[in-house]
Amino acid sequence: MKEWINKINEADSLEVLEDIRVAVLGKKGVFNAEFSKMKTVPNEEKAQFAKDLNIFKGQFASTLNFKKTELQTLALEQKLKEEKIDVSMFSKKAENGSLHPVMQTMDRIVEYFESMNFSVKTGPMIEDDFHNFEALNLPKYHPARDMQDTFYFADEKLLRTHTSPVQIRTMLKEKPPIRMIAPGAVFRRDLDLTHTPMFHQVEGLVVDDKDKVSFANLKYILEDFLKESFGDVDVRFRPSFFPFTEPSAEVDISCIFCKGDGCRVCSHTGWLEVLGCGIVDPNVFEAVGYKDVSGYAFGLGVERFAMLIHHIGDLRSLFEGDVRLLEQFQ
Ligand code: 2NM
Repeated sequence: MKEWINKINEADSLEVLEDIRVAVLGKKGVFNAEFSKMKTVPNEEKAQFAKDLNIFKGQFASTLNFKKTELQTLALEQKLKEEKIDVSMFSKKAENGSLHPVMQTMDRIVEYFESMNFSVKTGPMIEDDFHNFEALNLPKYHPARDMQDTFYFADEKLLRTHTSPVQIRTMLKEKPPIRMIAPGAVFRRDLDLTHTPMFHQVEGLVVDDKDKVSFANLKYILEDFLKESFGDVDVRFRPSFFPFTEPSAEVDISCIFCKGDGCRVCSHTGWLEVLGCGIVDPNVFEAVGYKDVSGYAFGLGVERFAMLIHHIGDLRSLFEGDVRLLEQFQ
């Protein structure tokens, strides 16, 4: 038994240490093997036998933990030494910078819609209730207005939760016809593998005289856009709901990783959801004072596009500010 304590002290890596731990404390390890000898030990010696075993277990565990901390510290020091940067050193050669993959993706999306005669509009990130919610047919009691989902300031202003307030501001300022996209950062109280509190959207809006704008027009432009972005994919429209459009649809493309056969990325459905869209609800036009018009609108998340195009598994890696990520997108 003593030899195992020695082995710990001689271990030179965390991997070796883990092998020792499993060999001793694992299900088929030394400790369980020793303990099972208990039944052959004479009754009067059982108590001492068990006591010795437990003392060994305690010594083993504390030696192991001590060594583990030591090896972890060593590994960290080694990593810091390897990644150390001498800021006083003369630079060998100017490195080329590059755009962040999210911005590269956003530029590509914007370029497509510019080529289709959409104009590009921007607006404030700090918004008010009217432009972010009320005018978009999101009434006072709507769950999307909840403090849980929206960043509010003390004075009732808020961080926009989508870029749609830019559409509202454009319609309030300009007369139809409208043919616009609104690219930009948006904010929601959300953080996990696939959500970050800040992300980017591109939303689009087309408004013209009543009956000049149809769902067929919307379908055409989005199918063309998705084939341009992802190559030769199948596109399907699924009925859905948004407060600001009726009817509404979510748009899927056939999975670009498994070609529709089913894989982990598409949760074995063969489809990837990439867009939301619909025919603008009359209540939205009423809020901006538009009469006798019809329109379509759509919206997408730029990070999701970037992840699909570049096969990025964890959304958070896009926001860690590590130059080694950027170097892969020169
Ligand atoms: C989406 C989905 C469907 C949308 C609607 C409007 C506006 F301002 F015209 F009402 N802008 N964007 C819209 C519609 C956005 O994003 C998933």
